[in-house]
Amino acid sequence: MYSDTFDPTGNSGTGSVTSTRPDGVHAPGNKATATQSRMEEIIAGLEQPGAAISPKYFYDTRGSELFEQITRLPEYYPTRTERRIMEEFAAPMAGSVPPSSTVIELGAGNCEKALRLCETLRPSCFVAVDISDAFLHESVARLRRQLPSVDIRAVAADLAHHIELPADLPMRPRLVFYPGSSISNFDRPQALELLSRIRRLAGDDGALLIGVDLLKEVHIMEAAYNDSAGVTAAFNLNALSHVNQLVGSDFCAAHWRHHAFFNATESRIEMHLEATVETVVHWPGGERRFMRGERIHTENSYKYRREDFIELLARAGFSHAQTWHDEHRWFGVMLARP
Ligand code: AVI
Repeated sequence: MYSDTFDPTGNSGTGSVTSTRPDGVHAPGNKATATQSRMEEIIAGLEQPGAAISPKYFYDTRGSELFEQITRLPEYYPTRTERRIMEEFAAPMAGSVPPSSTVIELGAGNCEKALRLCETLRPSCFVAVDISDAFLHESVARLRRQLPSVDIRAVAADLAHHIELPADLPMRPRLVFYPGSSISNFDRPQALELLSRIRRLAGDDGALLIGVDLLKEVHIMEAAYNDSAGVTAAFNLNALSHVNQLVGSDFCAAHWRHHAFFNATESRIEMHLEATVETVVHWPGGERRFMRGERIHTENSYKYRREDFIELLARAGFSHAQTWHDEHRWFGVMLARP
């Protein structure tokens, strides 16, 4: 579903230089600086008192495969619940969205959702935005064959920074689609910042359609991040081999275990890696001793009360227009307008 560098938090890269390549992907440049700053960021995270690895480092090729498996797990309700909502309410959703709009999907990945969405909304222009330009290129080429009448564009962009759209994009009206509750992996200030940027992207006559994972019984949320097949554990542990590859560290996955729980104070699932033995991890120019039981924080996944998310939308300049739910109200697809 996602590319080998898909980053739900969209935090990587410098995004400082952009150009449209011959393959039609509008892409950020400055790769050497990006690699250097990525290494510095990872090492700084490992050296800080409460060690942390950004969730973006889940998504190398193996991590993306594991995430795809997660989305099909019986315990992981968000993906299939959102899909059911989108299918069940396709008609009213289509009726609520401005006709002939430009649809901009954030984190478009393999453009699987895009095909269904375009069939439902029939936009004149579709813009797939994703951090991985190589993957985007392939997905968009396929989508163009599937939807020959739609003007389909690809933009490689880092959601946490600036999203620069092609200058010749049809202006109005725009619908920004941000599915999968990827907003959950940002903390509140970052989420507000991103929503505010989306608000500017949508313009005054645009709209936002966003998938939001809602607060529910703790055992349901915890099971989704502690599946019985151990796929989420493998996904979490895979961050260590990805980090080894990126910074030349020597994490041994066998010395770590997956730990995920609901933090009620923060209303979020936290994922950690916990050392099962005392261990020293080395990297070029540094090392850190981890005591048995010490943890590395790898991900937060916020679970919102509907009214709290509506308030966040309001702070970003959106008014809430509509929420479509599943029957249990586990997940909401929200339409917001300026
Ligand atoms: C991508 N993101 C919305 C997922 C989530 O549920 O927070 C990532 C994930 N982490 C563990 N399982 C799935």
